[in-house]
Amino acid sequence: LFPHVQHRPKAMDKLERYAEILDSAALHARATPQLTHTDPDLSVADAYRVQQLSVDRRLARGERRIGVKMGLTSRAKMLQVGVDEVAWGRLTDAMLIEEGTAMSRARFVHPRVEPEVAFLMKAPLAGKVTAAAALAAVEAIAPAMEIIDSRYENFKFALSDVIADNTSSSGLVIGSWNDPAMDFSNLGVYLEIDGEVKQIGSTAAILGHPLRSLVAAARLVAEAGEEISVGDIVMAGGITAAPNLAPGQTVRTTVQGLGSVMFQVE
Ligand code: 0L1
Ligand code: MG
Repeated sequence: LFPHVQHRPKAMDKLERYAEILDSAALHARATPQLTHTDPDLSVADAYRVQQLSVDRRLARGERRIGVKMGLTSRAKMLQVGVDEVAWGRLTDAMLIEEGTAMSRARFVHPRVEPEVAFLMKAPLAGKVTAAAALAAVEAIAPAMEIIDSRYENFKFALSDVIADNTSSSGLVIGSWNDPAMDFSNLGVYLEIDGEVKQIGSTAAILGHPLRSLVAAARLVAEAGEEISVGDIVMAGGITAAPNLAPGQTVRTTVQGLGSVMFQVE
């Protein structure tokens, strides 16, 4: 019909190219330069699009979405990485590490661990919601840990970089689920490595109250046209700075009144 039109493969969109770079860095556990080194104007909106495209690549390989994570929700985390805005990321089943088992250090670039609490959802949540509505949507709360592993060289990034990189999310370990009908606003938390206490904090470090993280998650997820769904896990965010992981370690987080959760590194 249009013989003058040449059929060339569609040039890969810039954001798709970034998504492929980050997905491949995660798959092969190889660090990559920060996107903002060559694209300093990469916007937060475009970074979230890169995140979505890179997680879509995982879903296309058969991974299943299991919820969302909130990141940079505590002062200690913001200070550790020099980024001071809350961000969110997507969780898939391939990131789950069964409680009490070992994770392979070789699958990661430079992993760190964060003590957290996780919510299990019994009702959908999206948009501007009150803390009471957020609590009513929670089925259970558990002690948890997130394995974060920036795909960037030297674990260094700007806000847009870390958002594009699924906010460093790489793994999660969930302990026993508890009834949320308790005051979990200020529970003592400690993280042990090989029986030595490395970090001490409180659930209050998560934006003053972990429910605020859930309220923020509902708003941010809705901005991307998505929702928190029934059965989702929501990781509320790191409570302390995140220590490095090395083979041979036994890592345990204890949250007052919620119990302990542990894994090993091999
Ligand atoms: O989950 C977190 O709070 C970490 C978000 C990304 C920043 C980092 O990699 O430490
Ligand atoms: Mg985290």
